Amino acid sequence: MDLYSVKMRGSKAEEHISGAEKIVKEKEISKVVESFVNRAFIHKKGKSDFINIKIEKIDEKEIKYIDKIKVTSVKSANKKEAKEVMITILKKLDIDEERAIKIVEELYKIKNMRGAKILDVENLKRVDTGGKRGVRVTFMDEKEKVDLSESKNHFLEAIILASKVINYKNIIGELCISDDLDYTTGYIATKKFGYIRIENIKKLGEDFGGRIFLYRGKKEEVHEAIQYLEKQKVLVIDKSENERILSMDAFREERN
Ligand code: WAQ
Ligand code: MG
Repeated sequence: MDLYSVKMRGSKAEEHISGAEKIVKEKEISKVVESFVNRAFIHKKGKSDFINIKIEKIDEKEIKYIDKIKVTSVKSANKKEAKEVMITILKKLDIDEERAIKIVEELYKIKNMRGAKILDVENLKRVDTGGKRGVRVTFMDEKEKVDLSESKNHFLEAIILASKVINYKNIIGELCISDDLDYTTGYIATKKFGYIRIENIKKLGEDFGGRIFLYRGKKEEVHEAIQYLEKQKVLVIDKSENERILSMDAFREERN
């Protein structure tokens, strides 16, 4: 059966307002377009004056099906604890403390990017093409689930993105802080420990935010990774596993 990729990008006076994408059946296209138009109009950042909708047919054979990443929530109370969670996990991936700290510092410096930075974990050099754009992960959705909510579901969209990113052989982890002023939960996702939600990764009202993908592999294979992130069609299968919730102390106990 054919599926369609539906993408929306809304802007106002040339400034980005809202973006979204889904992979759906033909009969679902019109309601998805309707909900996307509403999203572009009723966004907190303003009402879009330019909305770009792109609809592309996808061949079923091009789709890769992957499992949804497992989720654990850590009740960190502030940025200091949030950083501790990320650094602890990074060290478990055979990244030494000094580099782990640098990676987290780099994450907190990102602002106004559209995509992610890819860092080689061996030397912390950026291996994507650089600049403000970074690498945009697209063509992913959850299998057979059509969410028509008119505002962004940060958590659901992030799990789908992280499931795709972490699935690639040379990407060992992803770190993320939302750039939205009122969204203070971030995450670190790794093949080894799944998706760890980190509360209070930033304070309400702070405008920074971004994503880092951690690359470990041959330099010659970087372009293949970028190709996968930008082009491979992926549908995520929900195993409906419950989210585990850990206090900061329980997290320390489990990971030390
Ligand atoms: N591909 C790569 N990077 C992206 C993409 C993408 N498709 N979309 C956003 N980014 C980068 C870009 O630099 C943004 O500035 C940054 O990530 C943050 O994007 O469990 O909402 O859309 O509740 O603001 C985390 C959910 C939500 C945590 C993250 O990110 C949870 C979020 P935002
Ligand atoms: Mg945002």
